[in-house]
Amino acid sequence: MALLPIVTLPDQRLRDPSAAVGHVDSSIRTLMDDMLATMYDAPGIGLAAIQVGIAKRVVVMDVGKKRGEEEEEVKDPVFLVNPEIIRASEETSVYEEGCLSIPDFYAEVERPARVLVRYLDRMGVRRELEADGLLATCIQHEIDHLNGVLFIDHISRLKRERVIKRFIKERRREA
Ligand code: GNR
Ligand code: NI
Repeated sequence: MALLPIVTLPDQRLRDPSAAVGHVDSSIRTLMDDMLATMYDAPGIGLAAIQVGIAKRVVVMDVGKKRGEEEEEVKDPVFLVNPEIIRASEETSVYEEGCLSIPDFYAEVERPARVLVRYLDRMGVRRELEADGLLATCIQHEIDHLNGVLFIDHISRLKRERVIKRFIKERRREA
């Protein structure tokens, strides 16, 4: 399994909409395995393919709430291809979000508290997943990435522009 470089702000590829996957084949599975390794290494709880520069509707997640006998964390990866929200609750919840593409910035975002998601799994089987809590927030954050949307698009324009400026300056300093 390979670790892939993570695309960060202000890279405009993060604004590209990702294309639907036609068929879940071994190249998609290899991409998902590499994404999962990259996500665990970061570490993060979710990763969309565009965050490693690949504009396909592929997401991996592990919100890590599954626990084994001795309460140790057990890996519980979720692989989503072409995920779609087919139902969202009226009720909302607020989580402090972060993003591997916007390192060291966190902000509260309000989203539907529960969602029903339709997707293809790692073997291309069509499934539905009912999510609440952090998993529901994470799925919505990842589907946003597939549409070129970032969590900072859900905060005030002043805060968003301030963060983007910070990353532009940093990039300039590195150059
Ligand atoms: O690691 C991550 N943590 C997180 C916390 C709250 C809400 C969403 C997330 S997703 C983020 C990883 C990431 O950038 N996924 O796109
Ligand atoms: Ni993100």
